[in-house]
Amino acid sequence: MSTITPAQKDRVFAALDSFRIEVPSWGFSNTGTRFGKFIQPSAATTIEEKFADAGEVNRLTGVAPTVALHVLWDLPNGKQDVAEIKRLEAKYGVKAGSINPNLFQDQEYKFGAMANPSAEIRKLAIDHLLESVEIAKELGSRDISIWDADGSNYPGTQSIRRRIEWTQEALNITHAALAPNQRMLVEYKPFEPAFYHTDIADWGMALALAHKAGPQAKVLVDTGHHYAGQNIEQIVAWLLHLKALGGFHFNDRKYADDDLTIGSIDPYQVFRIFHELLSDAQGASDVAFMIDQSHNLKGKMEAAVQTVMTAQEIYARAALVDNDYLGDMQTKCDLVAAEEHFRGCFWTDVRPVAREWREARNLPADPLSELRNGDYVQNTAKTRGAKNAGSVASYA
Ligand code: PSV
Ligand code: MN
Repeated sequence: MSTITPAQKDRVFAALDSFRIEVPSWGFSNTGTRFGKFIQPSAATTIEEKFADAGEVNRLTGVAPTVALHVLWDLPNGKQDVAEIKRLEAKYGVKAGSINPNLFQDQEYKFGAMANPSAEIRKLAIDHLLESVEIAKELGSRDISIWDADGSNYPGTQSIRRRIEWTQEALNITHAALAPNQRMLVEYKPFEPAFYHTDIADWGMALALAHKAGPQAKVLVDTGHHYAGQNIEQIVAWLLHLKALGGFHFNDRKYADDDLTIGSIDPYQVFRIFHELLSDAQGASDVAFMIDQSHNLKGKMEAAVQTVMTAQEIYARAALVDNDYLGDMQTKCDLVAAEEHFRGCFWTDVRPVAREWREARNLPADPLSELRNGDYVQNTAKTRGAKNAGSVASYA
């Protein structure tokens, strides 16, 4: 398929009009791997600089109005920092999005947080979760995104079943504290930092815990958190079927949780995921699109803008699919017609339509070129360079 029909163009415009994606605060600061950290002079060094960067990404793209916050990194004094976040929201025109408790960094959590065998440490974790809910309430944030890093490294050293009960208990208590309009998103990850067993290792475990915790608990799919070859769109289809899909952490990976740019390794997979959303009656309306990437080699601002544009473009390609036609071909079991339509949409270059849409919405036609031709990154390198030169990159 090479030409886009008027009906397809309408679908693409409607899809792009409804498309919003959240940037992570931690995507703007210096990060690294455990082997080395490469400092970028323009990286954000304060929460104000993270908001400034997020504001610039939203100014360029028009579709990233919220920034995910990690409580320990962005609100080190907890609730006391809410006033400052509100000031930054007003100043930079982007709002706090999902609130991410941090259950993995404190020394107390060496043997776990929600599922630590010590009741005292489990209480610390629960208190932090409850404070995160309060922070979210004060900021008007709908979602509390919980990533559980707990697990064990050696067989026999922990009771997997006792830890299920403790994890469930913490999630039940957190759910009970939610306001009616809030949601608790439960993220899963098969390994790292734990290397033998992880307490919430896959979507089945996340779903079971969320289901028991209550109706406002949903599953968060981080695209990087799957075994190689896993069919992520099928997981998405099941979660949609069960009305249990809360949102995504988008990134891409080749080997493990590499946090690469969305679609950089496998854009067809992203297309297939978006197709599940766009062909579902509930659609993407209640599903939070969040980016969870950290770039060590690419410029952070460029990576953020490139990610937003790539996500939009693959979403637009998925909107080309004529679901009525595809449904007919599927019913007739005309495999080749169905597949040709499906992959034809994937192979269609939608970048000219995306440019048209941006122009129609008074946005820069090419946000990435706008960023690269502008002086935002050079200016921030000047004002932040000295601070970055003396800093040690930090990231979990
Ligand atoms: C863990 O790998 C994760 O995906 C969780 O979402 C964290 O909150 C985020 O990355 C940043 O460490
Ligand atoms: Mn994640």
